[in-house]
Amino acid sequence: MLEKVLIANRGEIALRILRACKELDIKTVAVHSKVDAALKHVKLADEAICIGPNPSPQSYLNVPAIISAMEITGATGVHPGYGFLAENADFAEQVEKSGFVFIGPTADTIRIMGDKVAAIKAMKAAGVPTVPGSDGPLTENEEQLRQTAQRIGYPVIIKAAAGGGGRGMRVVESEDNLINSVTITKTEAAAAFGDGTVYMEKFLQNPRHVEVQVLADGQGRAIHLGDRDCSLQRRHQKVLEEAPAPGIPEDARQAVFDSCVNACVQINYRGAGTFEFLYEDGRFYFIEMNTRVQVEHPVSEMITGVDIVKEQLLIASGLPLSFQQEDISFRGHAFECRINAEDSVNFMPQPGTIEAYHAPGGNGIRVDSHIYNGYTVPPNYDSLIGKVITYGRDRDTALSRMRIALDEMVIEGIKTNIALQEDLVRDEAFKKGGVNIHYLEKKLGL
Ligand code: MV4
Repeated sequence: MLEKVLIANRGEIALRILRACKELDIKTVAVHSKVDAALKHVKLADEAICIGPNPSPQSYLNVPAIISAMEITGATGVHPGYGFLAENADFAEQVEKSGFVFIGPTADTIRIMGDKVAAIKAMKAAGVPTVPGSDGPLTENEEQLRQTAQRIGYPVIIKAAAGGGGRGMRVVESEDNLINSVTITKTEAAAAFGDGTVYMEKFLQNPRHVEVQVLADGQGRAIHLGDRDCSLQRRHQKVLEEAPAPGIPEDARQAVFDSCVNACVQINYRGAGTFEFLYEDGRFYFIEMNTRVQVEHPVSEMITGVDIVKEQLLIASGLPLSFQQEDISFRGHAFECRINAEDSVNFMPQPGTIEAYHAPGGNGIRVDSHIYNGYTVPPNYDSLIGKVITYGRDRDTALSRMRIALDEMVIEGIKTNIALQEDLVRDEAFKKGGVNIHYLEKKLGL
């Protein structure tokens, strides 16, 4: 077993990781920036080290400082959480070369999934359904580009291989803009990512974002924990997620689950992972794989009873998966509302001090948050200050509990998006289920 884990993150996920370590009797090391000395997990950790000033490049992204902290404290493993260094293959490699355990997939796997062209190629080869596309990088040959787009059919989308999460993409409606769009996307990708490689896909006009959670032990065993619908998003930031994804035919779901599990076995995947799909007209199309624990992991935990972060720690300790697919039963429905310190109308971040905090509670309510009375939200990081997760035997019960939980929740001193969430959980189309990725932005008039 891992004996001591360094938590290379902050906020709610750092606290989430700390709690999982405690359950497994793993000692914890918190690392933090100057302003983050007051974080809840810093107080609760066995040891804490300040690794640098507030800007994340000098603290949470400071690889030498984090590896030094592991050496000083005798930590044997590092959990990267999400964001920051979670999907940085070079970091994972340095951790392992220094003789420590990176709690996640191998550096090679992270590298493959970070290159979207390589990821799609690997997943397609493993039998995961993909979007009709260029099946590789685009070349400079203009005639070939026109032919590729012609074969796929307009509209097409040009995406940066080093992009992902919505960065570096451009939709092309007709051949008139094709060559120009490819050139611009390449130039932007080269500037933003240092890699101008781009690829082409059929542009799906009204898909849903449905993702599949997997766990694999890197020793030949893999299972899935079902799907999540994350279609409610604004500018590629998810706002409200649920599990399972509503209204999807059981045969299509089972087929995609099987393909994900098979792919994990084929590439010998290790750790927690998420297959991202677009879902349209009854079909799934793989777009990207995330090699980290995700913000929205709790909804999968609620409907399966599996503690995903604990499983990450057990897998990283070298243990084989202790359960099989047949041991997982899917029960009920869960929602997650992300609570952000931001203006409910214009979405501007709202750092400041929390003057009053009342967390919701009761049957089927879970709150993952690091905030407390008097806590000051710093301006330096992401505005996520917590997540309200509700569970119920069916979708209506879980959603009704979310309405009650949000009504109960009080955060004073800073603006939050609770009012937006209150509105969403009463939205008629959302209540029906199955809105697409454009729904929220349209509703907001963007
Ligand atoms: C697409 C697409 C339509 N067709 N790919 C945006 C984030 C990145 N993960 C991939 N994205 C998209 N890829 C094809 N072939 C539409 C999007 C997209 C989107 C996807 C998921 C959630 C929200 C989105 C918002 C706008 C566009």
